[in-house]
Amino acid sequence: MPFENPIDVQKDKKSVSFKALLESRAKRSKSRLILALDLPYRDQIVTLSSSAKEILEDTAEYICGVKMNFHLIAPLGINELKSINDMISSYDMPSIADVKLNDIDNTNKIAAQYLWSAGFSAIIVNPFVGYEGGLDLLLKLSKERGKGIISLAYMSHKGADEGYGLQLKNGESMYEIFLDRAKEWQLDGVVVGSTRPEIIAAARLRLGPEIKILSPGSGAQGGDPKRSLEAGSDYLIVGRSIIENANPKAEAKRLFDSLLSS
Ligand code: O7M
Repeated sequence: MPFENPIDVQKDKKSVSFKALLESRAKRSKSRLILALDLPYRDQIVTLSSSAKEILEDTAEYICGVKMNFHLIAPLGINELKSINDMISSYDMPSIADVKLNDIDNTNKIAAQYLWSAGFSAIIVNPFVGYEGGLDLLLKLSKERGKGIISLAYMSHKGADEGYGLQLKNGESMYEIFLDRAKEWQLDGVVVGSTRPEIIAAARLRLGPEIKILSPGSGAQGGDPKRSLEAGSDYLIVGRSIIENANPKAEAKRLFDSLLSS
């Protein structure tokens, strides 16, 4: 089935940008939870999309957005992904494609065309690839279409220190350069792991209020969701503790309730 080429479609003046959609949904739902729809591996993919929709329906009232990565993007085609994304947008929520895009301009553009065709409202990129001939074209096209771009700043796993924590000759760390790039490139948000509240606080100071901080790593990876929010995260990305719970709805509600006062 043919689909619209999103490169040919300029932003509809009335359509809301990614960041505005995320902020308005968060305000309405009083939730700062972004659900990582990380369904476990299946040897039969036929039920993957219906399981994703079931979890979405169960948890929608407790979340403000959805993130998908290779758990769904690899096995499902554009039409299946579009149908999940249509459901997400029926809740007035944005959906984020987490492919940590990291290539030359033309490859990034083609990847974005497919992801936008599938209905994603934002794409996560790796800032290491740089601007000229790397992310420049993608940033330009995203802005023209009201699509979001979020970049990695400091990941949640231990080994992140080996890259994001590297100290440069001038005494700055790699992640500080990435935060500065996010500001210079006027991105919508950065990813800083929930496992690193001190880096979240430093990022908040360096970025100011405009660029949102998204923090994965609470729950399964040991990060403390409340502490992340207190340190300055705007949103928490949560996957396994909800998705792999015997009762995803109850776990999403429990987390939502526990964060209401944060
Ligand atoms: O709650 P979890 O640990 O099951 O899932 C966390 C999700 O966040 C999962 O989809 C990871 O791929 C993602 N993630 C991290 O866990 N750590 C990071 O540093 C960055 C991400 C991420 O979302 O990057 C964009």
